[in-house]
Amino acid sequence: MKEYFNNVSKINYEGPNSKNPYSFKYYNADEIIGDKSMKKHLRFAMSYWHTLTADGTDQFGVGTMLRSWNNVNDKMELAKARMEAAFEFMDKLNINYFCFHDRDIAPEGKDLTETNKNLDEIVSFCKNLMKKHDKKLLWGTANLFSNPRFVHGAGTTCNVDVFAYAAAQIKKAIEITKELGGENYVFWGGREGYETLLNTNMEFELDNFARLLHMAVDYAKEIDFKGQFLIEPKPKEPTKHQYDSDVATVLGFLRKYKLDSYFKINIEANHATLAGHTFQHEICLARINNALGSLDANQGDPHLGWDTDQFPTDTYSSTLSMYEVLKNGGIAPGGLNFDAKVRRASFEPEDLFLAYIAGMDTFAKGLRVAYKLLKDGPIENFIKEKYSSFNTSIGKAIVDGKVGFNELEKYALENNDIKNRSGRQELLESIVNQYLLEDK
Ligand code: XLS
Ligand code: NI
Ligand code: NI
Repeated sequence: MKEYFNNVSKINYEGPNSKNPYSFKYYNADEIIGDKSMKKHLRFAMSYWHTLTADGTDQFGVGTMLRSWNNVNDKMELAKARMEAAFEFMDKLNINYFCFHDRDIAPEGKDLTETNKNLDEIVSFCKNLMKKHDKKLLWGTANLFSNPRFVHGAGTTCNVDVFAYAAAQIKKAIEITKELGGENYVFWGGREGYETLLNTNMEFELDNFARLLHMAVDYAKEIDFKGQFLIEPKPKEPTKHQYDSDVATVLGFLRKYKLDSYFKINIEANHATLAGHTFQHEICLARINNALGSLDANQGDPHLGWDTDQFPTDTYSSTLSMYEVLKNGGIAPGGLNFDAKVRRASFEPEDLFLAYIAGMDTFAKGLRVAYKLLKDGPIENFIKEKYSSFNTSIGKAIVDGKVGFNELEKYALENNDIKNRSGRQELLESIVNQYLLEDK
């Protein structure tokens, strides 16, 4: 088979003292951390769109990426060359999973029939490669935002013809996800949102979006697709206001429309920060609501207000997010999908490897530190102690539901000596630093 990345060979673990840029410093796939290998904790996935399809185009200029598969003219041949490159890339980085949109892997045809035919051909090509390279599909999804037909949204469009097209496209995308053994299926609300309420019936749009998702649930049952359905929140971009803005909003939506038992949440770091939250906050909120599904690992730029989808290099954030994942008992059947792209000026194919190494090492380091923090317990013990007044007497009675306003008023009237204790934020932050800096 043709080699697409012939300047890079297999990336191995060399440990934190290695100066070889083409090696892992912290990600040691088979090393056991607690009850399982790093590989099983992290379940890294490659995003097809940013890795194979993106060419570096931005609002000001054309693509810059040098990609050896691009010299093929025929669209289907190009799709196949890209796919071979994808599996070579995953092999060399020791990544076991990937994620794709239908339109990343196969080109649209002149109509839906031809588009589906293209997909079928690529899916069977993909299935063979997956078997040969021993790779798995973390999730599939449908691109319901690039084509101009989705100008007013897909599930939230005002045009019934577009709604029907979106339904047909999702139906097919679930079928191919099932065919490839996908463990999850993601709904990211591409253009499900609005620019102005002056032309928008928000209530009708949300009702319709829920109708579409109920149809998806029914269809999954009909074809016995067992993968987990996920919604991926994002507060803005491309629309000014995206309906699935953050975890809390999605939970409210799912509950209102009785979809909560069928969906979990795919949380993206850059979307969390755009919504004004930390990645850790969003993961924690999903976790305590039994809705943590999967993660899109990336990071934004603190100085820019849009979705820059950079490779994650912030070990503070990866530590605190892995802390939540460990508290969740793991992320499976979800994983850590690098929904991240190299910068437009990082246009050489080698940059893709260097970027993934940075991201994988960042989360491996985060996992190591989070595991130690959780095991030693300085944070857990502090938090436990902080709420200890609810463990006994009147505090316990509140928790057990045994008292109301009358009893509490009586208690307050008799208790004139209220004392609080420090929250010790600075101490706890320095403990996190100590664990991060000490870990080798
Ligand atoms: C875009 C989203 C997208 C989803 C999949 O902002 O992150 O890439 O992950 O449709
Ligand atoms: Ni994403
Ligand atoms: Ni993003």
